[in-house]
Amino acid sequence: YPLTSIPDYYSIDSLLTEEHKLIRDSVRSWVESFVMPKIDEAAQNHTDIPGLMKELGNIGALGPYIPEEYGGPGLDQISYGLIMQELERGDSAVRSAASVQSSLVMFPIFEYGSEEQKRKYLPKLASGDMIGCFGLTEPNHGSDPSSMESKFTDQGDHYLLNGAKMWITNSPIADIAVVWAKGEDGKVRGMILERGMEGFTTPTTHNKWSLRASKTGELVFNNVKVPKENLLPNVEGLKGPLSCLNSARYGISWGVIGAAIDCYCTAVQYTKERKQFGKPIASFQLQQKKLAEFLTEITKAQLLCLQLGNLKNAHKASPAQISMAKRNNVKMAIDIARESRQMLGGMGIMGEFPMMRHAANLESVITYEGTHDIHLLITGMDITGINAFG
Ligand code: TGC
Ligand code: FAD
Repeated sequence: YPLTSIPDYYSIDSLLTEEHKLIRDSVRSWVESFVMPKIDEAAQNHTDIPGLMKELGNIGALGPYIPEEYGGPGLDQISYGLIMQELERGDSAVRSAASVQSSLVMFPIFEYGSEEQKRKYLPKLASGDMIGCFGLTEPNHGSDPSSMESKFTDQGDHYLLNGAKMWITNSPIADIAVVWAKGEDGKVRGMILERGMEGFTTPTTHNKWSLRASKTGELVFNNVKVPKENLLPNVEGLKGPLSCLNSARYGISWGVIGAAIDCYCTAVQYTKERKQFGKPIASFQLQQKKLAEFLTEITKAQLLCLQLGNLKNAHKASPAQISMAKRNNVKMAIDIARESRQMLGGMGIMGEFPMMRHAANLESVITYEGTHDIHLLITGMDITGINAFG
């Protein structure tokens, strides 16, 4: 489909700055030239796109809001969102790679790291010369990270870390891992592990039907000696990892709009070209109903994200507001991917078209960074003041 058919039904562009549009358009054209030609093959073969992280670094997609002093481009939150939207129009795996590096690795180092840690890691993470991953989820504790079992003890001149993390995006290819574990006082702390530390391994998770162009794996800690200077000094408690999730969930809210747009634009073009009963299938009311609903839902999601971005720029976005956008927009996108796949009939299951890949990817997106139901309960708690989790 022509890029000019990408919808802006409520003239949301008029609310963006020239810089926002320039950034968005340059990432859009990078996705067209670098991601689109390779993504089906990567997903079919369950491999990542070679050189992806360096390319993401070159276009400023790693740590977009990290200040220039530490190697980032120092952009605002709306620019960050627009970058995520464009990346996920290519594939959720590409957005995931940028989300994890930006919000889950660079953000905690920037926000909670020592000056030495920031100088040592942030510029290399921003350029894509170093790849990071984020270890919070464990085999026995996903939605409930406060019950984590990974533990470290103080050995005088170092910490000794034991435990395991599961479902970790990019763990098999990461140079460093930001890991959350409990100290002897039971308080959650963050620490930076480097590949090569004795007792630290990163087994790959095989046979996923979702996010096939992204590597997922475990982090296993078997008496890992962690130097004391690798502890993130400036945060303690679950709010450390959860504040990183606020940033990543915000990016996902924008990202999935990209996946929905890719499905919508493909469906518009296909239904106008494909004829049955002597007419383009776009002339049937049932198909038009679907297209009209897709456009309505995409437009609502765009407006939700834009205002959330304004709140975030003003440091006024609450975690519950972010949960609402993550939950709403991911459901919007997965519904559009599934419905639009049907509109292509048999062709909808093929790799030449993006719907099946987006629909399968979005099964992970609706699960990670807090499941659909967990975000509903966060909204419920915000309304009632009553925690319905435990
Ligand atoms: P609770 O007692 O409510 O809170 C504990 C402390 O944390 C604070 N807090 C937050 N702080 C910042 N941001 C947030 N969103 C926060 N939510 C809570 C809270 O104020 C409290 O602070 P303090 O100072 O009083 O101690 O915690 P809880 O144990 O009841 O759990 C709450 C719950 C269920 C909402 C939370 O645990 C949760 O969000 N669970 C979902 C887990 C999750 O999202 N995991 C994601 C793993 S990472 C991932 O999926 C990456 S995929 C990346 C990719 O490939 O793109
Ligand atoms: P569970 O917590 O076991 O949940 C199972 C079901 O129970 C869900 O439907 C859930 O909504 C429901 N449930 C749980 N508690 C409640 C409750 N109180 N009330 C009602 N229903 C409830 N994690 C990381 O730390 N780093 C990563 O990089 C990362 N990348 C990921 C990549 C992929 C591809 C995937 C699939 C996951 C990734 N995750 C990562 C993990 C992800 O965050 C977890 O899968 C997610 O938080 C859910 O945890 P769980 O899988 O253990 O499910």
